[in-house]
Amino acid sequence: MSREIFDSRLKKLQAAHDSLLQRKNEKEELGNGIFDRYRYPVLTAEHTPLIWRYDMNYESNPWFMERMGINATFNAGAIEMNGKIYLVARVEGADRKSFFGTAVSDNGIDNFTFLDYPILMPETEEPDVNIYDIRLVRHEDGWIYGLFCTERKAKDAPPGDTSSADAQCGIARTKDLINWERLPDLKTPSNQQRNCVLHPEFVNGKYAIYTRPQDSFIDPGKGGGIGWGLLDDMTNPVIEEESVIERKAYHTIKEMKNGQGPAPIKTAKGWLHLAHGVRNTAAGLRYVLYMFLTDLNDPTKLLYSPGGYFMGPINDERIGDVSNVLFSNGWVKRENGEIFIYYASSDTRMHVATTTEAQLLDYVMNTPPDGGGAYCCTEQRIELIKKNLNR
Ligand code: M1P
Repeated sequence: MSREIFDSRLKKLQAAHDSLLQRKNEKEELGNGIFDRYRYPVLTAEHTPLIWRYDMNYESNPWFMERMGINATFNAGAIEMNGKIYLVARVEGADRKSFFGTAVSDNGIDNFTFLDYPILMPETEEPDVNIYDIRLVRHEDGWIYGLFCTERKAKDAPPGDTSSADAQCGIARTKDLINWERLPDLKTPSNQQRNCVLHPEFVNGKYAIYTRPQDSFIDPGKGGGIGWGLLDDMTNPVIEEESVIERKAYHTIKEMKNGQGPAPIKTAKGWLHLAHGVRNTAAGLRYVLYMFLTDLNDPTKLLYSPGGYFMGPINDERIGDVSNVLFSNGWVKRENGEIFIYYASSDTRMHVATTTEAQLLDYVMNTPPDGGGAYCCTEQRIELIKKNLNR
C-alpha cells in the first residue's frame, strides 16, 4: 500500500491538533457579575496527544487508524506550580477505564497541553479497576496529595451481577506531579466513599478529610452529606469518627446527594467551599455547583450558605455522556486574588470560569440562604424588588 493515505492523514490530524491547542480562548460577554465563562472548553478528548491514540508507524499502521480511542477528559484536579497551571484530568479511554493525564498551561485559560506520558498511578495490594476525580492539595506538611476515587467490583456481588461496584478513597502523594507514591486507601466507618478531599492545613495537629459517606455505589442512602473526619497519619489513613457537616436537604439543589469539590480556599472571612449538589428529575440526575463558607478556626462550622446553585449547566454544557451535569474538583487561587474554577460538563469536557476572591465572598455572604418553601422564597424576592424600586 502506498504511504499516501498514511502521510496525508498524519499531516492533517497533526495540523488540526496543533490548531486546537493553539486556539485562544475568549471570555463570554456580560456574565452574571459573579464569574466569567469562556467560549471554548479548555480540555476535550481531542486535546489528548495523537501519540496516545494513534500508532504512528507506517509499517504497523498503514491506514493511520486510531488504535486506542479516548472518550472524554473531565473532572480534573488543579494546582499552580512555578507560575503555570496544571490540570490532572480524568481521561477516559474508549475502554471505559479512566486514568490521570496532566495538562499544563501558562495562563490557565487556553493552550492546555498534555505531558507526553499519563500518570501510571501505583496500585495497592488490591488493584484498582477504575480511578477518577482526583483532588490535588498542597498540604502544609510539604507534600502535594492526590485523593481520588478507586473503584473495584463489589466483593459481595452475586454471580451474574457485573455492575455492582465498591468506591473508596485512594491516596497518593508527590512533590513534582511526575513521581507519585501510593499510600493505603482511606478507611472510614462508612461502606463506601467518593468525593474525599484533604483539608490543606492541620486541624488540632491532625490531618482532616472531607468525606462523602455512602451506603452503596450510587445512592448515599443514610450517608447524609459532606462528612468530615480527622486522622493522625496519611501513611496509615484511618478515620475513626466521621460526622456530616454539610447535609443534603429536601427540595433543594442537593436533595439527593452532595459532595465537596476541590479543597476549600482560605480567605480572610473563612474557608470558601465549592461543592456539587444533585437532585433527581424525570430526565435523570441533575448536578450543579454550589458554595458555602466555614469558620477559619473550625472548618466544620458553617458561616454562610447561599441558597440555590452557584453554577448550573447551560447550552452545550448540558450535553454529554452523562447529560445535565456540572462537576468541579479543581480550582486555583492566584496571588492577585483571581480564582480560576475548572469544571467539567456532562462528564465529557473541561471548562474554566474566572472570578476573584472578593466577588465570591460577596456572593457567598450576600446571597439569601434557601428559604425552605415557596412563600419565604417569594418574600425574599419581593424584598429585593422593593429595594430596587425604592432606591
Ligand atoms: O456522573 C456524574 C458524577 O457522578 C459521580 O459523582 P457523585 O459521587 O457525587 O454522584 C462521580 O462518578 C463523578 O465522577 C461524575 O462526574
